[in-house]
Amino acid sequence: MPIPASDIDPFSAAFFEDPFPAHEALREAGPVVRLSRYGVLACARHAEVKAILDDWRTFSSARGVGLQDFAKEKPSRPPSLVLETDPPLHDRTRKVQARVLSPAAIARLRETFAAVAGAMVGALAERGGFDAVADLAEAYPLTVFPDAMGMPRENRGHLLPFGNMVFNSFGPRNAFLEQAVADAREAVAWVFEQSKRENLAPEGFGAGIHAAADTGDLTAEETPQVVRSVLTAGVDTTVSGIGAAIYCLARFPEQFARLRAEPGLARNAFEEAVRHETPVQTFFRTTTRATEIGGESVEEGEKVLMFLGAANRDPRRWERPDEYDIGRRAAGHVGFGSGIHACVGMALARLEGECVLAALARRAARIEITGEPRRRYNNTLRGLASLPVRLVAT
Ligand code: OVM
Repeated sequence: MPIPASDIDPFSAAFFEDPFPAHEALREAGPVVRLSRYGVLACARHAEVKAILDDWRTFSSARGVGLQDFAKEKPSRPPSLVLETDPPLHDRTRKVQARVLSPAAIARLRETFAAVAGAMVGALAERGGFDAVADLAEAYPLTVFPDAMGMPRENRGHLLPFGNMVFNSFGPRNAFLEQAVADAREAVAWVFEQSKRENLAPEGFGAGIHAAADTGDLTAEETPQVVRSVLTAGVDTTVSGIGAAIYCLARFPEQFARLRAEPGLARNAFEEAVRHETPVQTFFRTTTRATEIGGESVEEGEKVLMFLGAANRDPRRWERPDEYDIGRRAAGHVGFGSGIHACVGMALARLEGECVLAALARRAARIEITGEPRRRYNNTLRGLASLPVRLVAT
């Protein structure tokens, strides 16, 4: 069977507004589809997406995990030393991040993270209404994450336009990327400066990464780049994930009631939101040899787009995939990826999500949406620009 073609544009406003009918069409078209607008292959079913993520030898990250092929064009931005590499380089840089962000290291942050969430949600509960994106989904990570990194208080807001630019840059050079680049001009210089050793407090994750230059695990040239990778991936993603969880709990009030009755479900409620909304929607790989995907022959040097969000709602893998169910076994979703590149910061993300949801469940009987939610347009990240809400008192 020839590989079917589709003219769906996954980097358009219409797609961002409602990707689900297109996801279904892409899943139904076959295990692999050619996106005629971009000349790339794409997979939207869970089995193939997972198989690609788990086979780095055939599906390389070193030619870039965006649309641009670094073997054909000079990278338009400095590639990540972790995300956009294969072993052995990947394993060397990743190991340093993994050590610093280990479950044990993250567990030590629990008390602080829970206290900040409690205080922030408590203050919001006193207000008549607020924007769940700006005032909570952005405000919370922008407080706890730079603190944990060992960053100064000033100008932390630059992390948002910086992340917005990088996540747009994995897509085509469209108007969303152009705007994001314009919006991030100041932020880029700031992030590079903050990645230096002298600008990171000795107790934080940043200093922990720089210490690898003393042991010879990384060079002094590599360490700021490995810090920058954490700064890029660590904020915008959790903003989108926490926003997704609040949006889910507001739209599925019976699930919020269940969370209140069983507060131990906060962690899984966040996990299920990552499945249901999938903050990081897409990444590419490039084939290193002729291979097959779902029984179809594929040549060497093909870019393959993985629709993580479509895989996370594939009815071949999930029962009632469109339902947000905080009691479901959400494990196995690909919202944090899979294989050697699986999210290195997921323990941190999960702790943030759990703390915010637990605080909401303690303070509110339900979350009421009080105005029209506005979607944010980004070539990779799915999330809201604004979500007006009110916490209904217990
Ligand atoms: C990095 C990086 C950047 C964006 C996303 C990401 C989701 C990693 O610089 O390593 O992972």
